[in-house]
Formats: sequence, C-alpha cells, structure tokens
Amino acid sequence: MTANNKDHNDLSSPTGGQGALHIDIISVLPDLLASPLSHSIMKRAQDKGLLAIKVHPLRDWAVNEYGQVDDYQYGGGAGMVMMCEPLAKLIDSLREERTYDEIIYMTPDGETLNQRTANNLSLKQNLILICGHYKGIDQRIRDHYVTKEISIGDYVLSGGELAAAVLVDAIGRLLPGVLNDETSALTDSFQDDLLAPPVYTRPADFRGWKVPDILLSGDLKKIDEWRYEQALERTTTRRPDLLKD
Ligand code: 6GU
Repeated sequence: MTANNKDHNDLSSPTGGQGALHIDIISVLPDLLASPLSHSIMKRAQDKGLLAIKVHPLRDWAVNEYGQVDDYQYGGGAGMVMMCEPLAKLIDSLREERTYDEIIYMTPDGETLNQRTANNLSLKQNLILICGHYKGIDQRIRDHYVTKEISIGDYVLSGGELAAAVLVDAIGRLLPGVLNDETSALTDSFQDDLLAPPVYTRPADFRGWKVPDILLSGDLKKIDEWRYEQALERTTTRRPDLLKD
C-alpha cells in the first residue's frame, strides 16, 4: 500500500450509511478512478451515505514481489493477460465481507450499457466491478466469478477504469436522494426511451435568437405537450431505433 493509498482506496463517506449501494472496484490503476468519482454528484452521493465506493489495487494481490498480476497468453500472441490468482484471491476476500448481487467485468465485448441496465443496477446492494487491462482477464475468472459483462460502447479504451467510472456515475445519480430535484432523473434522455427536449434559460432574446413563445406562456399543459412533441421529433430524427417498440 502506498502512503496516499487512503485517497484512492476509500472514496466512501466517513459514516457509510444504511442501505447505501456498495461498489467495490478492482483496478491496476486505482488513481485513475479517484478523481471522476470524487466530484459533483458522485461526491454528494457518497457524502450523503447513499453510495459507498472502494477501489482495490489489484497489485496488492500480486503473485510476487515485483507486483506481477499479468502474464503471457497460452498459445502465443501479443499482449498480456491478467492472471487468475490475484483476481480470485481479491474477490474471495471481498466475498468474506459481503454477498454480491453482481460481479461485473468491464470489457468491450460485454453487453452495451444502456439506461435500463443502469436502472436495474441502481436497485442492487453490493457490486464488484473488475477493470480489464492488456488483452483482458483469464477466461476462467469470467467463467467462474463474473456474473455480468458490460461495455460502454463500440470502441476500445486502454482499460476498464474510465468505463467503470461511467457506469458508477450512471448508477449513482439514480439512487433516491442523490439528485436535488428527485424528478429530474425521470426527465433525462432515455429514461422513457425518448431523448430529452431542447431547454432554454435567460435571456429570452439573445442576439435576436428567441426562446420559443410557448415556454414563456405560463400554460403548463401546453408546455408539457410541446416538450413531448419535441422529444418525439428529436428521437425520430436522431435515434429512430429507440422507438422500435
Ligand atoms: Cl468496459 N473496456 C474497454 N477497455 N474498452 C471499452 C469498454 C470497456 N467499453 C467500451 N470500450
């Protein structure tokens, strides 16, 4: 453990809290995760005790004094593979403390993350996220430990950390009490399979570019209708695939 280990190892609230979603993240680059998860809404979620995130440096479970956690792949070929032993031992130790709803491997060949998956995961109590690196993790860990594999889109990142940060953010903001205005997550893009309508703020006229009159009318029913129409139009032109059913 490094001297500043506390900084990245315990991002959770000092008090913890009953009913908080607990997420353990396994990473060879724990520092990469510290900043994205300690600001803004993720910070508030943890400060309020609604979300507890712990980052576990995989190298603490290295197979030798050199901190080795990866090795050449059987059968040959470029790229290292993350070894079974460090991952298995770390996960075993975590499992002694709590029972996990899902052990999630962040990998570009996983199921693509969407709002439905984020909603479902926000209802869980304990999650493990494994951040992959190099060529990925030994298949036997996927076969015997991992219960769910998630990608954040069809492109390749250098490691699973940024993807894990995306997933935690998407989940964390859905926890009841995290957002100031609890209804605001309900009007997000995707929450009802529609993209969000356009939004405006002051001034009503900027360089002659006017805010639609309807939004200034004070007629809440008409405004709701307009927003729904706009959301539908936006979804039809940009993401017709969302309207399939
Ligand atoms: Cl989860 N990991 C990596 N390495 N690349 C990705 C990804 C995950 N999702 C999309 N690209």
